[in-house]
Amino acid sequence: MHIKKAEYIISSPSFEKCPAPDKPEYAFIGRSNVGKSSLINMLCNNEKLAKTSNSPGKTQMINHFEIRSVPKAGDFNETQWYLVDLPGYGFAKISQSSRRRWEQMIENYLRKRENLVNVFVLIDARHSPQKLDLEFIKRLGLWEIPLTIVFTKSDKEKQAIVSKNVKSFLESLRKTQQFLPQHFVTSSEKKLGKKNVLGLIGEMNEGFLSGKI
Ligand SMILES: Nc1nc2c(ncn2[C@@H]2O[C@H](COP(=O)(O)OP(=O)(O)O)[C@@H](O)[C@H]2O)c(=O)[nH]1
Ligand SMILES: [Mg+2]
Repeated sequence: MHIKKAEYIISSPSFEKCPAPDKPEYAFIGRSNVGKSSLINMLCNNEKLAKTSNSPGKTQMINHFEIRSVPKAGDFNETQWYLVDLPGYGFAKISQSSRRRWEQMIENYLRKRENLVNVFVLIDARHSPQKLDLEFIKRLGLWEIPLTIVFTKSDKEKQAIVSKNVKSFLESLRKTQQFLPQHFVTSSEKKLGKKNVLGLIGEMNEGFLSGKI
């Protein structure tokens, strides 16, 4: 896939305020600081698109970006889709009430957004499996929401450790999940995994637009 244009549209405080559900949509979510904004910028070739920061937990909005893509550079058959940057979970310094508000907003969005095709759940490849991530994925499974796991920051650890963490994460998931989701290993720093993620979105766009998803 070749991205022709990526543009920030709007930040919405709730599912009800999101733009009209008239394009296939892909949401990105994960723990605060997991590398979500960096991944979005890497995918879209735009370092300034999503704000990256070292002060996590501040953005509690559903952020929509409109993407125009073609199968490969020079093609004319353009597809439009939405990329959504969701507020991260697991930020320690927030109150119970903000946490509950986050949970409600996310659950509503994930379960009710009719054009949502797939959720990309980001997991930091440097760590062994974390309960919070496993539980979030388990919940998506219960809600029957299609998901893909994206391991991030793979450049920050030795490859053997990344492989070990990926393997043990999937093994932990297998204890509760009948089917393991697809996964990719990425690095925004080294621009790794871009083709995999965009390729999958391209395939799913075709499915959505032909009415199969
Ligand atoms: N080395 C390395 N650092 C990364 C990578 N992705 C994100 N970071 C850094 O991790 C921090 C948090 O990234 P950000 O994208 O803002 O995370 P978010 O809170 O999930 O949106 C920033 O300092 C990034 O520069 C990566 O692939 N490799
Ligand atoms: Mg961010």
